[in-house]
Order: sequence, then structure tokens, then C-alpha cells
Amino acid sequence: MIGESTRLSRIIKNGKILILAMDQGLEHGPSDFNEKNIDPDYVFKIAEKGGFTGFAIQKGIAQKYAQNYAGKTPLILKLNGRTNINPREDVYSSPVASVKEAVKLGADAIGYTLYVGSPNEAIMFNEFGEIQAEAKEYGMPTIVWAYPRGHYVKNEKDPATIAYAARCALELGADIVKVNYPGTQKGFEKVVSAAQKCHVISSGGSKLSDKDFLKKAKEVMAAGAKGFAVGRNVWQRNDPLKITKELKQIIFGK
Ligand code: FBP
Repeated sequence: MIGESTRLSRIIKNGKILILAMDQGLEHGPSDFNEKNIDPDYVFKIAEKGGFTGFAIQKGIAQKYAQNYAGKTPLILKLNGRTNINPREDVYSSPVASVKEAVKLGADAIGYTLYVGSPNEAIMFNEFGEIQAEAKEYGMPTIVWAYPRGHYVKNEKDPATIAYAARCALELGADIVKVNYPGTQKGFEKVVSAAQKCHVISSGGSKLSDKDFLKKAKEVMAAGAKGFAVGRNVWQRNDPLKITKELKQIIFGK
């Protein structure tokens, strides 16, 4: 569908993707922020000046701040979310916004977290199924944050388990799947292979040294992934645009 490919072409540039994520205020709480990056305007400007190909946020931030940045960075609206106060055993991410709201806010994709393997997996799969079908009607691409998590998941970083989560995203109709890096390039190759036509991107994770983060980025790309959806490793740094430039060099080669 033309709408879907038009929107995707804004997020995937020369076959590569670099999304800035700022939903941590909901997912982790304000303790992730300092006095500068707690202000959404500060992070919107990083998305714009850094040339990110997408900005993933919740609807409250979009409604109150996105107006001033219209047309700058493609908006990716997260449609579900949770806090980390609730127990991880039966982890569940609740729908908090609709595809229609995403369309009204001018989004170029919707984001949805699936905790693969959670005792609540069936509910989340069902809710995503309805959202994915509606997104297709609007020509709205879907990006799944596919995280193995909860009571039955022995090791969230096991490459085979992450590969299973990535495959679920393909099977459930996602266009792009975001996963956690399993720690090795070889392990990540399995993830990319499992996802096939679903584009794989890596999360940034908690803040690393420049050296370690750039090493991880090189491994992610060498494994055949399309790029990153990164948050803390960019906006928690003193110079977010410097690391962005280095990251873009690795992802886009310029
Ligand atoms: P980071 O790069 O900061 O890790 O952000 C990526 C992200 O997926 C966010 O979109 C989300 O808020 C968070 O990580 C979820 O992290 P967790 O693994 O703690 O649930």
C-alpha cells in the first residue's frame, strides 16, 4: 500500500534506520533523566539536529510538544506502555493510545511492546493483532519492541530466545522489530536471520562508555541489522550530537 511505503521511506533511509526513543519516563520513571533531558524539548531538538529517522514517544509528549517540530523528525507513536513498578513475573504492557490518534498526530509508524513468553502474552498478542489490522487499513507501519520477559523466560539475553521474539514479530505482521542485543555478533546474526523480511533494529540499553557503545553498534550492523532505536546512550551524554555523528557513520557510512 502506497501510504505504508511512503511512511516507511521516511524512517528507513538508504536501507538503514536510526530512531531516538524517549518513552523511558513511563517505562523506567524520571530517575533516567537529569535536569536537562527531563525537558522533552531538549530531546526533540536532539532528534532534529541529529538527523534521526524517527522519534518514538508516548502520546502525552506528542500532544504537548510535537507541534513545534512538525515535519522535522518522523513521529513513532508508542501505543502501549507500563511502569517498572509492577512485578516482572507476569509482565504486561497496556494499550494507552489508538491507531486513529497516531494518524491524527501525524505519526509515520506506531510502536508496540510485546513481552514474548510472559503469562500475559496471549492478551498482548490479541491486542496487537487488532492494532496491526487497523494500522494496515490506515497504511501505518508497525514497529514491535519484542522483549522475552516474565516468569517463563530463563534468560532474556539468550540469542535463541531473542531470535524467537524477533520471529514472533515477523509472524504477527510487524514491519520493524526492535530487540535487545544478545551480547555477541554471532548471536545477533541468528536474530536477524529469524526475522527475515521484518527489519531488525537493536535497542541502545543502559548507558555505556563511548568505546563500548560504538563497538556494540559495529557488531549490530555487521550482524546484518538495519540500525538502532536508542535513547539513554544518546540523550544521557553530555554531548549527544557527537555520539550521534559517530553512530551515523557506522550505520549510514556518513
Ligand atoms: P534505551 O536505548 O534507553 O535502552 O531505550 C530503548 C527502550 O526500548 C525504550 O524505548 C524503552 O523505554 C526501554 O528501552 C525499555 O527498557 P527495559 O528493557 O528496561 O524495559
